[in-house]
Amino acid sequence: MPLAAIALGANLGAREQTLRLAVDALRTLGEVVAVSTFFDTEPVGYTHQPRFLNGAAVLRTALAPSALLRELLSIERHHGRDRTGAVPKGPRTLDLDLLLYDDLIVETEALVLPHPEMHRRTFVLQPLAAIAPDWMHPVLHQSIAGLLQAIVATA
Ligand code: PH2
Ligand code: MG
Ligand code: MG
Repeated sequence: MPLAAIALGANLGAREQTLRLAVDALRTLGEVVAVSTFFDTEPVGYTHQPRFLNGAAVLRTALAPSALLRELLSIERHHGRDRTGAVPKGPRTLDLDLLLYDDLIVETEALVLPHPEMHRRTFVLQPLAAIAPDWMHPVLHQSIAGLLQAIVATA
């Protein structure tokens, strides 16, 4: 069965509680084979917003990528995520990003895999490297641990 890597983030409300409930919700979509600890992180990009709590999970699932993405967005909405009029990359109660799905490469309007920003984001790579250091990025042909080392070295 395929493996999916998912990034979790929250910077509004009860962040830790929300991330825990989001992991519980992921368990309804397959088998959660690993969950990272949660990291308190500085907001990146749009910086005038509260600090984030970020984590990562690996899910073994029978859902196809598009179906999985739909379910992730539904969990976000269930936790109060409101995209209407929201600042892009701004504050959110819950963000669930599909990062990797096996070694699939996808480029559609709805979904890009691997996630196009993942290799630039410490707040994504640090938790993911804690649970899946050897997963190879199918486009960059580097491991998650290697990608993390690369951005830490240039920071
Ligand atoms: N998500 C963003 C923008 N900036 N910064 C941190 N630290 N963590 C995030 O999850 C995050 C962010 C848009 O998705
Ligand atoms: Mg995101
Ligand atoms: Mg998102």
